[in-house]
Amino acid sequence: MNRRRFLAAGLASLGAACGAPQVKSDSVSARVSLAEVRRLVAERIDPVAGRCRYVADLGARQVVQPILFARRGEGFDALIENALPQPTTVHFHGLTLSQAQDGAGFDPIPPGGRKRMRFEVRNRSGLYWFHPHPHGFTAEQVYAGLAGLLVVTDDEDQALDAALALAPGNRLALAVADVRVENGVIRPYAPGIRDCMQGWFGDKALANGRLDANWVVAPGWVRLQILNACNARGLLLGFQDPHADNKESLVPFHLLGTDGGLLAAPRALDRVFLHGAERVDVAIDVTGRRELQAVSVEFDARHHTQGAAPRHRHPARERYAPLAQESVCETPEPAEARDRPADGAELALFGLRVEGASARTPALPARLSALSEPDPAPDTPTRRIRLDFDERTGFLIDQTPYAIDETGYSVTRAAREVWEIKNSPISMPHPMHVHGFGFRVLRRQGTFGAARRLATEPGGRFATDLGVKDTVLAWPNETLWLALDFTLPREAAFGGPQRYMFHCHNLEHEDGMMMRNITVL
Ligand SMILES: [Cu+2]
Repeated sequence: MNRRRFLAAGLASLGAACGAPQVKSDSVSARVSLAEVRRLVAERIDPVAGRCRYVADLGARQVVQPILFARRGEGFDALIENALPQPTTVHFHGLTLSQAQDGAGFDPIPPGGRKRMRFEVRNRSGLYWFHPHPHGFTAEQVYAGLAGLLVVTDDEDQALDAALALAPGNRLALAVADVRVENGVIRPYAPGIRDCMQGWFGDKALANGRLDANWVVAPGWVRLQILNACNARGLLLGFQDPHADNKESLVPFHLLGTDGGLLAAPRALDRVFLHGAERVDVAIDVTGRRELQAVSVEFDARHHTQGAAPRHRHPARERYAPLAQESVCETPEPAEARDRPADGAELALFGLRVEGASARTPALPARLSALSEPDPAPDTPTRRIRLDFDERTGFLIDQTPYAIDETGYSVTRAAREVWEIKNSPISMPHPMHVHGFGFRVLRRQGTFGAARRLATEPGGRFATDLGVKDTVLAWPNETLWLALDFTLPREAAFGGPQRYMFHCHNLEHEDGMMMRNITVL
């Protein structure tokens, strides 16, 4: 098969994630080439439930909740339209973009406003995603359904599909998010005091916008690129076979890649932990099985906050006078909240039904990419960053609440730095995200409790620390060392100081000021 035909076949299978909606009219998704999008509209479809959606306008047709795909090197040039009653932005999470295109919270698009976005995809193949980032409204808008996938392909990615001999439909890109469901209807975002402190947790999982989602796959290898799009919930992802003698036992799979693309070599696992905004790329051989259920296996979520949560408003919302009335974080916990599955409770995510004749399953390639182990020079300067808890304001970075106009961390263009990130012992897991720059995890220390089981890799690292990362999980008491390279493309768009964000991707923590700027000089 020539490359063009092969690409078409491979990407067509991503579209298998786009069936008819099972529960909600806002859950349609179909694959769309990034370069074809002329307008991307963020709109609220239901003022009572607050559900929102993205609509991609391709000129000839419109696609609701699109799954975007691009080959490395392709571009995006579209109008972003804000049809929401709140400010919004579109942030392409994981991509290296200039400040003007990053969709960070500095320049929100006002309600009814529009903004032209133009950029080129420079990053490796992998699963990226796009979501709103208006400070103080991010959690609400992402929960409401504004999260979309971007699949980037390149030669390595396509070579892998060929080696796995993937059947059409056996490659899926999936966004998993938890929602609160009452009588079959998704409840609107209305966080109380405790939700703003710990995060807004749902009791059911959506996969690509669908409850109880199921996909039909053929025997052989299945390749799944999975995003944790939950506001605050960590997922200990595993696969169970409901027809196996032991329905609880986990089916082995292989980790192929993480946030920024393929690992050097696959890792054999039976579970993998991904927190908010982290992605995994896995291969699972479904030959001889009729069905698989993806679950989040029960784990100890280690929420240790000091005493009662303080009453606090979302400070960032106060900037928008007309919306300041819609204050959140002030209601006490309703009684029924105690029955909700807490972070760490087992949760069904989505199912795979295996249909069709078995074919030979090829061996997994021993090498997936040319990525080498990170090896920063011994004299690389170290920047020390602390994740703290403050009784008046909640979780903070270096005891400093976010200020939208701050310089934050000043770094020199093209500098290399080691970041030492220490989470306090009395804390929560914080998935920390750096905009604009993929980084490498060097090692982690201080991991204890059940999380130690995840530290299977050299340097005390987790399997999800391997590869190129843009979001890394810090459990309570852990110290992480990351290698960052602040090189930016030599293009006019990146001229002058560039401001990016560094924040916790627990979206309630992010809106609650656990964020800092990074200014590249
Ligand atoms: Cu956090």
